[in-house]
Amino acid sequence: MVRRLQIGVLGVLLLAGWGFEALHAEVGENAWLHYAPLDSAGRARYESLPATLVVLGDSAVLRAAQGEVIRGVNGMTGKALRSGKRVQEKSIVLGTLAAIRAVAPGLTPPNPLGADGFWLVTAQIRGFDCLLVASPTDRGVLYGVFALLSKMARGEDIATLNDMQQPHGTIRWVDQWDNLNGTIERGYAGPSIFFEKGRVRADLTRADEYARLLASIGINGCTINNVNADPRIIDDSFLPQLARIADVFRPWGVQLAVSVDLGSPKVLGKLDSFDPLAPRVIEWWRTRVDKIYRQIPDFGGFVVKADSEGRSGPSSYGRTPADAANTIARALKPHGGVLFYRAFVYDHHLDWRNLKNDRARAAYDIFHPLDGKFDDNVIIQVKYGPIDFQAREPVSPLFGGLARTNQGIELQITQEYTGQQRHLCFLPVMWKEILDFDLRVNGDGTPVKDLVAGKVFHRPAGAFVGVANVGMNPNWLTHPLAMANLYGFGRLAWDPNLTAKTIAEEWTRLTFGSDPVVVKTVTNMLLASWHTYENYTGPLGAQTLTDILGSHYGPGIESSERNGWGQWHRADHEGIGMDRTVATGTGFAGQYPPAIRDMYESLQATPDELLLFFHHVPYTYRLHSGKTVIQHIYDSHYDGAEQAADFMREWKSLETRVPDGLYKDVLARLEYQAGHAIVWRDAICDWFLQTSGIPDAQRRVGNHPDRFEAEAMQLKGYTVMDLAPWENASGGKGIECANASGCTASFRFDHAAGTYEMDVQYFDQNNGESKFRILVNGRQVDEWNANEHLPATKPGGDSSTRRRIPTLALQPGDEIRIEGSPDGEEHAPLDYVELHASTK
Ligand code: GCV
Repeated sequence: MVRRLQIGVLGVLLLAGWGFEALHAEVGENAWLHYAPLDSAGRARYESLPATLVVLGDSAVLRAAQGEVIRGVNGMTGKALRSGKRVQEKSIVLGTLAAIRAVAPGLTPPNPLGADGFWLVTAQIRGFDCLLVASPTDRGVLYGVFALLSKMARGEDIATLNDMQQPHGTIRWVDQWDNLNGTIERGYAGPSIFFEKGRVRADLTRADEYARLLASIGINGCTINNVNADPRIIDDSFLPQLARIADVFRPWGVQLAVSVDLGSPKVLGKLDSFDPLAPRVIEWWRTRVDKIYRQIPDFGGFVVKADSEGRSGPSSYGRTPADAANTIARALKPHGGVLFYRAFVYDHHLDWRNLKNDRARAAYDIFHPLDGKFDDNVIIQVKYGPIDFQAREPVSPLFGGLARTNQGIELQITQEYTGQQRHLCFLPVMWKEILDFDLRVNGDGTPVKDLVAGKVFHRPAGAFVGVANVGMNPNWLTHPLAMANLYGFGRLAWDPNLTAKTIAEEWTRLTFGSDPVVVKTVTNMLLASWHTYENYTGPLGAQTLTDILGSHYGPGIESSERNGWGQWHRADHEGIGMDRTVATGTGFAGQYPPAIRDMYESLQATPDELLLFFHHVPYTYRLHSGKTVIQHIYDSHYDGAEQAADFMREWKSLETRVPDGLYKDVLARLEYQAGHAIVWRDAICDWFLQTSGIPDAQRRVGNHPDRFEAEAMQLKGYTVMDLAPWENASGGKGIECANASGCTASFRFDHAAGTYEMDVQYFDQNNGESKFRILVNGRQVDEWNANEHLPATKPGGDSSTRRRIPTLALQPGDEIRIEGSPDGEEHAPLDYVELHASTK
């Protein structure tokens, strides 16, 4: 049945010029769906593609699929496809299996296909060579279309096709943490694409484009509002507004869902209770859900965050999460809706003095005893690790503790703890480790990817959920390279057996075209970036040592200690790490199935990268690598900062190979990251040097011969300030200018004559736009405004920023002067200047 399509080759000369066009692709709204003109070889490859497109059937989804084929083929090859309803010549044919069977009775896929699965096949219909995109459902046809266009955009041969794909899990959703006022919790890409000033936006163009992007990677649902839910989201007045969003999602096969507050019956319904077992509350949910489905018949369901971080929950009435989940799930059930109940339930008022207390235990302690008590349309949504989206955590033991309950994994695409889209951090590398991790629930062979897809315990449902938090920024996530995370989430939700390398290459080709140098360079940068980020922000599973009480961005090593939030690393003069063993610690290790428990219980068997998550050890403890813990902390942070600087060098090699605007945009971000990696490196190394008292064997830590501290310069108007925490400024001090007319800080250069690279480390707050000028012997060599929007209103680890002057000829005795002009609450604050022999 499978036939080879006659795809001929056009002369290369005829097509010269297409390669140049491809170079001008940009990221922007179309993300990985540019359909940029193919180069000459690419065009030639698809020269004999049928000129007619036949769609068997009619629905909003099939029309979207049809439009996409026309747009894609036209964009890539320049061909305008003819549309037809019957196969009367060589054609591209889209249709459900049933529709295709009606025109070609013998044509059936080699294996049975489930909903959302598709079959791309070259075959004859009525004697004509055709390229078929077939599926049991219209949505599957749409997915098949995107897969076909992706193959073309990546230059794959489609002359002979017999490709069947079936998604690994049935529910593949993204969550948005958008607030009704248009802000986004942990969103780093501008305001909400859905809400504005308490209402759904009048213009939903971006929501439509987003749904198209989601469909292209197989995402079939989107929860549009913050899990810290505003009850008004399901108010009568809101339902028609939600229906408008559902309308723009529908053609792309994306189901609308919302997060709801468990207190809604009281707040919204004006009942005297929200006790999930009270008959009037049960009835309230039933009526509310019926109303929603009257307006949105294909509504997906709800997400619930309860008894967590101050949210109301069933514990107020002595009820369990199962009581609460089932009440709402039963209201959804007749309509086919699902209820996601988040396992992110913990007490944030834990007593840190009690060494047995452990936030990591909470999800398993609460949900495992309830296994089997949840209705079949409830899914327990479990964050990948037991804490909270850290750059390194073990997988949550709860994945192995729910045998009779549906479960789903929650991954975080928005980079809350991984650089907030200011740092490059390609997360599929980490997600792969999590998804492939074998929890050995019944002996070997129970990787997380199979548990959460419901395959191990034969559950009716399973789910992959990614917290995306895209915003109005044209690049959706702001950093152009961060889009690889959204793409990668969808690809892994569809097929978790893909490698991170395959995903990185696919995304790079789709986004930047197929120049092998670009593909190789960007892929390598992506693949290295998570380890790099982990290296400079937190060691050996001790979690990201960030400002946990505030921005979750810059370093804040002690902020996690001595408070009830429970993200302790327990570092003191002697050692570091949380003892989570059963034998002597919190007992968390005992929540894993026996083989995994035994591994983590043993100091020797625990892998280095998670050592400090499970054990408290002295700084002199030797790792499997042979290094002591303290030397590893120093080395990994220096390596990480060096690797971040390498990204800049690698990207620079692409200057003539990627569009100019995009090149400069990414370069500026990588430059910033390289500077901020040094802020991280120094904060962590200095803090551990002071705390442990053990010097760096390589004598780098606390030793900066090329550095000129601002507080040691000659100051006019500037005054010295102490920073808190001290480690977030070099030497613990900086300078600030309270004179509205400006201040100066100067010093005499006393190193050898030569050409230098000069780094000025200053603090860029978001409550002012100070100006800086640099003068050498009275001649201006640089000036800039401190106008970044970093999450900081004061000098510190979040605001510390580097300005680099790449080449500066200097003689001993030269006067280097910095003039700072304050603005608003930002007092032109400075930390230091560093001068290195220029590498240019
Ligand atoms: C939406 C972390 C984040 C919160 C988030 C919470 C959650 O604590 O910092 O912003 O709240 O996780 O996942 O519910």
